[in-house]
Amino acid sequence: MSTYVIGDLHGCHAEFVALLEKLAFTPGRDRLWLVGDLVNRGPGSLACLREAQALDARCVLGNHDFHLLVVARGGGKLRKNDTLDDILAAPDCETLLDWLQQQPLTVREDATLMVHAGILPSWSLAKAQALDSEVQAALQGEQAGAFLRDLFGDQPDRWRDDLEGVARLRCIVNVMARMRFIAANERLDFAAKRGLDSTPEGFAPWFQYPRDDRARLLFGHWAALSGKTPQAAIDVRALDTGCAWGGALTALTLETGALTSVPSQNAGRTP
Ligand SMILES: [Mn+2]
Repeated sequence: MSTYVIGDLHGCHAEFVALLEKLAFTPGRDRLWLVGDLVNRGPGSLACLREAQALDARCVLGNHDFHLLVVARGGGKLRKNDTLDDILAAPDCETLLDWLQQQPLTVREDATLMVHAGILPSWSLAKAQALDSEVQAALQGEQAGAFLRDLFGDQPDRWRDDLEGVARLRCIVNVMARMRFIAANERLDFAAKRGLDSTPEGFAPWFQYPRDDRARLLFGHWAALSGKTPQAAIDVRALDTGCAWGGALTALTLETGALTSVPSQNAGRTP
């Protein structure tokens, strides 16, 4: 049995299939974890969703997965570069969205936590899981539509334990599904999306701040890192190697630490 943790699919279904084949992934024997952003940008978002559900993958939600739910169920609008039409027009659209909406923001096993963007240095793994449960309750509750309508926004940009309501849930999602750079006081930056050469003044990548536990964090989201985490202060693995942008799709074998990649078949797309 092996556990394969695969980076952001972003609709790269052909590469997903090729990578599973290269790994000799066997359903029922091996386990499949997906680090979020299954959809959007690439040409095969619908096929990726169907495949992930069929293979019973353990997934965490990324910002693009949330965007799909916001468009389909929260009154949100498609954006220019979105490639979500095939999902929205599919006969099994509602089934797939129901499945997606039941996915968590974190998957934990012992000291290992998978999350799309990251967690704050001050959050224990137990706290991250508890906050994740709050978001899951909102996503699966009767007011899920209202929650999705209000979900996206850059404020509040700093976590406080006394945040309430939508502001609280939005801040949790902003950390776990959108974060890249934070300040020493854990304030989030939302403007910079490129690599470390775009680090805003007074900020640093979230993984360059120490933690007081020995957690191992697995994340995706940040294609510009190309799988690297320079000057990391914690045990961390970046798994988004930019398949949708002409890079590669990468799997980490959890038990051995081995990395396996297949090249993108979609050269030339820009983030
Ligand atoms: Mn992302």
